[in-house]
Amino acid sequence: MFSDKEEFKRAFSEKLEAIQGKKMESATDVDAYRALGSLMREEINRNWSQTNKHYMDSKEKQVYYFSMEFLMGRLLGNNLLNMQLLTVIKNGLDELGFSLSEIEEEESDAGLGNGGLGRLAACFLDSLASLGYAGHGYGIRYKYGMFDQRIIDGYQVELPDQWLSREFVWEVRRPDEAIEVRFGGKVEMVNHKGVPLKCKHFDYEQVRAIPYDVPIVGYENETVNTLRLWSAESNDDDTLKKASHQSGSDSFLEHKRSLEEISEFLYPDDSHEEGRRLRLKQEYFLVSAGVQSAVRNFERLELPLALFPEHAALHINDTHPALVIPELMRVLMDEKGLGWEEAWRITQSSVSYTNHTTLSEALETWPVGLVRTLLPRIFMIINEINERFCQTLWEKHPGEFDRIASLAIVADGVVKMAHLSIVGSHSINGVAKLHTDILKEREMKIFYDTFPERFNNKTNGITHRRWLMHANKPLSRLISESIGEQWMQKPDYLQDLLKNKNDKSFLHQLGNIKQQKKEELAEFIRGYTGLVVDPSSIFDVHIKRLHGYKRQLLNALHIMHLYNELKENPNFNMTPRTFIFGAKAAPSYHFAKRVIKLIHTVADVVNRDPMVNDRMKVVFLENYSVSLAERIIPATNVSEQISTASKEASGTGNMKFMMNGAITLGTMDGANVEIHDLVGDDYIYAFGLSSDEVLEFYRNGSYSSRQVYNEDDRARHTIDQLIHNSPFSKGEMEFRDIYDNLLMYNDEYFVLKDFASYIDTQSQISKDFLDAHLWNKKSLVNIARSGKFSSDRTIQEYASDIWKIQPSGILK
Ligand code: 26V
Repeated sequence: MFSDKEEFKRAFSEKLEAIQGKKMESATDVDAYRALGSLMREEINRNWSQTNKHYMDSKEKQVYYFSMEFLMGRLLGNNLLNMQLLTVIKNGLDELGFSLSEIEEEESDAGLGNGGLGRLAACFLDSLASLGYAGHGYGIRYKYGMFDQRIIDGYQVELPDQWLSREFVWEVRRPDEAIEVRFGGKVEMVNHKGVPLKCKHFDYEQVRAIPYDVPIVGYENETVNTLRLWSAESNDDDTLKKASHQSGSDSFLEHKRSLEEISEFLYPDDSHEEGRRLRLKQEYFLVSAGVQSAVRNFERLELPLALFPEHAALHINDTHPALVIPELMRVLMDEKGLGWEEAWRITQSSVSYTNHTTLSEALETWPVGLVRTLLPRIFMIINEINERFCQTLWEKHPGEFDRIASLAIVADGVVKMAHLSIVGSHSINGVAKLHTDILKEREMKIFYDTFPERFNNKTNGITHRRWLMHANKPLSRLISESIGEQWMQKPDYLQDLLKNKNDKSFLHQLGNIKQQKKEELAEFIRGYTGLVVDPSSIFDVHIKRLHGYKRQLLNALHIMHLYNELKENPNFNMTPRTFIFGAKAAPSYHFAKRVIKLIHTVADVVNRDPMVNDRMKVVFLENYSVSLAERIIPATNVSEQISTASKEASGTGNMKFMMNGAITLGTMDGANVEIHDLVGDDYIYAFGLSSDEVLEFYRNGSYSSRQVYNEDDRARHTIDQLIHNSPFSKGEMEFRDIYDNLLMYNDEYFVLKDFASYIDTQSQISKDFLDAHLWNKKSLVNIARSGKFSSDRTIQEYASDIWKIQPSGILK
């Protein structure tokens, strides 16, 4: 396709006319986006149908990655990159008077996820296709994705994310592949022809799951996998029949709406499980549609069901799709007529589970009553799984009531989704070494002692194609000029960059690229916020969800402290800094929203004060998203990864920054530990309590934030400014809750405890940054050692250890 740009230009202008009815001269960027999307789809479709045919013919094992979230971002630029069309199309468009980057801006940023877990799923899809593995995503086509964040007077306001109001050119609606999903109703066991017992489900409510397929294009190969997003629709005949039995003229529409709301919006709270009925409906909707569709695909191979685990792997991204386990049991027994033992063997050997958090408040449990009424048959199966599991425990550990009670799936009036996931799967993995160790030794110790062979680690990764090759083209070019292009296929080759460790000219060029990216970001910030920032200052960046444990508060308090220093000593020699934040708070997370307000208050004071604002600025970029991250990360000097040790399962932003030559300022938490192991002490700024120290404090209860407050003058002075008359409090009580959180409620996340060590490390950074040669060297070592964090490595580990699959034959 398009071997040269003239051919592309011809095809493009024909397409413009055919689908938009426009001549080149009058075409807008939106027209161009549609025409280009349509041209690319034609090309993609050829490989897509070939890939599907190949998967059918070869009967090879298919991985289905079940996830409630896929944080895809924009696809145009990445698809062009993977299809090797970037140069031809960019040049062709230039000649036609269009700018590719402006056309890219016409695409909605598909934000069907909250944060790390959803973005990981998106990176995994890219790696699966790029390595030629048969792996697909199953998710929900939310009508509204992650909310649109606006900041008004420093407060977060949430607006619906109307991402589908612009055409999403990549999806294909597939009504021919629809699946019926059932909720509610009654279940009876009937005697079927004497024996065995058969299950009859009646009076249920039926929702139609319509797939919208998105092609996932592999890098420089011919693989096109599928992200299948399910949308809920009512079957109007069915709904009409139901409605006619009910009174009230609105009942048809009401009923229709109640079914379609299932895929309406993404739940934006990733910190507290609220036990919402609609959320459980969403989870079962995804699971039931996905499992039925995976079984249907398998049946097309015309093989005995016993072979299902050799041809399908069902992976659950956290416990949100854990109902895959009882749903597969239901399909195998009630629809395919298998007995319990065989169905259980098949289920356990096909399902695997990733845990993404140890925060107890985020662990999913569902009230028994809710599960029983909404999913009566599934509830029966969960109970049976639980009873059989407890029975085997009893045989192994007779009399150990406590052990059995703490392992049970159904207990204390709730269904424990993590327990169900562990019992019903053959593999459980954590997402970084430290996280997996904490699961094994603490949070899930009792399960680990029971099933040690099921537990394993898979340190997260990120796709270097989006996060380096797409987001940072000048850096990619420089790398290739120095070490060739092999690193693009095998990112471990980035290590070869180490030969430049003492090469002045190379380090200088590296510094120039960072500078160029900072200037671009400064320009963007001016347009986005009106603020002028100094591109030669340290760009110190903290972008991620707003959470107590991620400690944006620690960062804000440090900025207040620096401000105080400058005010008290105007000659204080400070390396200029620009502090950049981006963060969304869950709409119901009061504390997190207060921290957003605090950051804005601090920004206001600092940015308006001419005594300091030549040396520091504070920027909050609203509506943080994948596309914003792509602009910010290449321009970063200091990557803030400052979670309370033990709390951040892995982090993936940390890896993106490292790969773009930012230096991590971090606690020994999650994958920061592995970054530290790779680069060594001199190339990371590590500070604060270790996870063992934190966990020990939690265990023995000996931490007193009041004591730190009394003993540490810098901390006391800064904290007091939250409530006492100060430029930040203005005598108002706005930050009383934050103050109380730190002092009255004993500072759950050890902000005060780590304050001194954070300040001192920051001040070391200020000194080191002045030595450009030294700084660029640190930057180089980070890039060179970042190959391990390509999600290609992660996916290869999942493929060989968990899914037992090999790259398919269609790899070119
Ligand atoms: C949790 C919940 C619980 C309440 C219902 C809605 C909801 C939605 C999402 C979540 C996910 C929280 C878990 C999560 O995102 N973990 C992050 O996973 C990343 C990828 O493994 C990892 O890098 C981060 O450290 C971890 O916080």
